[in-house]
Amino acid sequence: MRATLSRRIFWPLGLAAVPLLLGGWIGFPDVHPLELDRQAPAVFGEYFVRTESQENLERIIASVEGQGLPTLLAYRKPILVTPRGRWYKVVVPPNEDAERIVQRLMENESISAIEPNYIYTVIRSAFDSPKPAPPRSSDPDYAVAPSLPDTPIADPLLERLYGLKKISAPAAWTRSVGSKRVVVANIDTGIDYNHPDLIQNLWSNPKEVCGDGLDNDQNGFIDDCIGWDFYGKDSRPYDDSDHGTHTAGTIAATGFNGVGVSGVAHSASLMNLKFLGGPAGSGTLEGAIGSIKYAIDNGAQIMSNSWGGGGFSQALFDVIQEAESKGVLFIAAAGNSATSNDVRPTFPASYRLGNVISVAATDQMDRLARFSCYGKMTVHVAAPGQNIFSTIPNGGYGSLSGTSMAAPHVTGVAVLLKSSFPELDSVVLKDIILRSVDSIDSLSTRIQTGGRINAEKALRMAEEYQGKR
Ligand SMILES: [Ca+2]
Ligand SMILES: [Ca+2]
Ligand SMILES: [Ca+2]
Repeated sequence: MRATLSRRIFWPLGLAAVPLLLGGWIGFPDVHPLELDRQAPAVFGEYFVRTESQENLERIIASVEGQGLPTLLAYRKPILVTPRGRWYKVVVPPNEDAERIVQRLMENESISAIEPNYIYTVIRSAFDSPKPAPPRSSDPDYAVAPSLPDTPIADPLLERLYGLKKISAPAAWTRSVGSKRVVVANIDTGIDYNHPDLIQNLWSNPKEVCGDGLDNDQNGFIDDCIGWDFYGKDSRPYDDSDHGTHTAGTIAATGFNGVGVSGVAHSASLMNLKFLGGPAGSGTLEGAIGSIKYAIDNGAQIMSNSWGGGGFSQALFDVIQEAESKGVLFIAAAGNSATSNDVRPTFPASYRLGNVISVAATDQMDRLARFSCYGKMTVHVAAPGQNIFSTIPNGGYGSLSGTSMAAPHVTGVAVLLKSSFPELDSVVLKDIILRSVDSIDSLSTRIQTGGRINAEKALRMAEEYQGKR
């Protein structure tokens, strides 16, 4: 898929290059589900349609053929089933007039929404050059986790993580250090699953037998022992850049194991879902929906999303709304184009749903980072995102900047809250995280809460909420 995808990416008017150079992307205003956003990058010839039933889909395909247009390749298994209809993928055959066929589909009354297979990318700061890991012939085997030390040993590189101090994480650790019971999906470029500072905190699928070639738990994925690679379509979601390993380490690198750093949470179960890959760290709407749906169906309580792009996607909205209905929190980076999301929304951060937290980035001085998107109406909180030190592949450590690095700090705080108060659902978690911020003057006009998150205050507030002082 890697080679085919890069060949088939459609860059209308060359617009896609501009946001990539800026290290962010351009958001677009909400559009009616039957108006296609033709500006956003998408996979050429691939579309998703929402309709009520498979019978409808068959009729739609037949009607296109009946008008003398070529046969559409349609996938009969819906990629998503929602209360408002089923999403199906249709593909226009190569060398055919996609525009003409899409016009016909848009005129079809049994289609309630249609959109292209948008392209999303990691939210990388323009000031960091990508550092792709050296090419490998294949992703490595899973290593066996070594046993943890009997007594806690300080993490030697902890002092380099100013972000933890900023958000009062060390003070919060007297109340909560996280827990393996909290399952958090890291939806990104994958994770170095053999990293000595992450291996203890990886989620493993309790119902799957590894390496037997069977789908033991019948969830549709063979040998999905630690998550899934929706980019490479296999069971080894290894990080082919540095982005996903870095976000995972900020959420929950193992704390007090005598190795490297610590995440905001010392302990969690990181579900490794990869849909972004290659030199640009890009992936499709199909992969994003697959990842989010996998997370919901397989027990994630929190999702961390340091990626964006595309236009307004009704299908992406629908699957995040499904997460909301299941009480799953969806934390998203606000974007790195230094623009207002109130004016130009950034997706998925700008979806107005009760479980979405949109996160801006601050620097060592608590100023809004120069690349960070903002929005008094649409960006909820800020968190450290400039020069963040964390885990990178091949067992290493390094610094990156971006709202991509800010969002995982919020995810880590959500893990701390959820491990102490498992009954709190996404709406209450969001409310507590938003109300417990430290007010910062310079953020008051730029961010909805006017503040940067504070882990200790969030835990105190949750205790008060539960009457457990
Ligand atoms: Ca399985
Ligand atoms: Ca298996
Ligand atoms: Ca450590």
